Amino acid sequence: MGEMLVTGGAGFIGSNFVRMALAHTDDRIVVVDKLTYAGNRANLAGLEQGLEHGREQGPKQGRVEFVRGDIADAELMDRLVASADTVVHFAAESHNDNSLRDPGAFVHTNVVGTYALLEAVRAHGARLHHISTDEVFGDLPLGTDERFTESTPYNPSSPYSATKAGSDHLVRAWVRSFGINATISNCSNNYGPYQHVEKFIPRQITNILTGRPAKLYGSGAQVRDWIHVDDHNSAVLAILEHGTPGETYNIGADQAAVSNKEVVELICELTGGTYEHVADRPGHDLRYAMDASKLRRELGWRPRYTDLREGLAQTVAWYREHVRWWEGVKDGVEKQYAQSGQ
Ligand code: NAD
Ligand code: TDX
Repeated sequence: MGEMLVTGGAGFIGSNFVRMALAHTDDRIVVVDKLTYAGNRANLAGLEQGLEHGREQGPKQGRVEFVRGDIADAELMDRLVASADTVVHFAAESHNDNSLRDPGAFVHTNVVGTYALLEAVRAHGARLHHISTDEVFGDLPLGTDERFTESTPYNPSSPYSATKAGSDHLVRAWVRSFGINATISNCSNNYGPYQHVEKFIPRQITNILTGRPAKLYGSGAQVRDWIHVDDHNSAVLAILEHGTPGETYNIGADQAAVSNKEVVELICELTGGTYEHVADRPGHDLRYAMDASKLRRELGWRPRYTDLREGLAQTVAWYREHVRWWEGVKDGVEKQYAQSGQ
């Protein structure tokens, strides 16, 4: 049994990853998370119980430990990485709209934080997998079939994507200059349970569930390449198991490329809601599309969710069943959006 350190494991994708990794590996998992506004220890509820309640909790008992801390804390990273065999790095400031309001936190966590983690990995020789985004490639024109591949040049648009691009470059430099054992994945837009209500899909679902209209930025013609969070995470597990050191893998589900307007219309259809157009995002990326053929070809990975409507219906059901999880933060998020006319 090895030890896996999961940074950002109390966030959306990280907490879903911890759940999946417990089922697919024998590793003990240590989660390190700063618990920013986006991190929620309740996302790991039930998983940590084993540690707190001892042996009665069955085979998972004692396998998840939670440490509250900042990945930019070099001393803490050194201590945590020292006992880890594998590090899976999800921790980040992740929301584009926030990066337009307060870029400093993005530089701190995404760049300085990744640097601190890399130095610890270099010192202790752990295997690292770095989680990144399709947004590092910039955007594609609407109405073409062009996709991002692993060799598409980086051209990030927002402070968020620029800091993620910076973190990817740091990882590659540490591989080449210092020989660390690291892989990188760049994934498209995720959706699914436990996603913060600031993000597009959960914002619209919870708008409608609270009697508000869904809010579409600008014309809604922008296109995103949606993937269910479980498909992102099964790809990460495949890379951890079979990936080649030093390599980068694009992750995407090849679901039909859909415009934001089409997604909002689907959500309205599933919930009986309505939508309105609001102020556009400054510098709004037009289209993302991933070519994930390397992952499919080399690692044999396949997505489980291939029908966006079905994945959205399941996600709507989750938000309906977990009102307690989101209702406390919903009004605050909407107040903040209202300040930018969104
Ligand atoms: P999230 O915002 O839901 O979660 C981020 C987590 O990181 C939170 O728990 C937060 O508390 C924690 N965190 C933030 N700053 C920290 C710090 N300094 N130290 C320790 N912990 C800190 O984000 P997410 O959507 O789950 O994204 C996870 C990762 O996946 C990010 O690296 C993001 O760039 C990447 N990604 C996200 C998407 C997407 O669609 N959401 C797509 C591709 C890649
Ligand atoms: O209320 C909204 N209305 C709207 O039309 C919100 C919140 C968003 N949008 C639009 C903007 C985007 O075109 O929907 C699209 C998706 O928006 P976000 O959920 O903010 O995602 P995006 O900016 O595409 O970035 C996401 O995917 C890549 C994640 O937040 C990133 O962490 C990831 O790297």
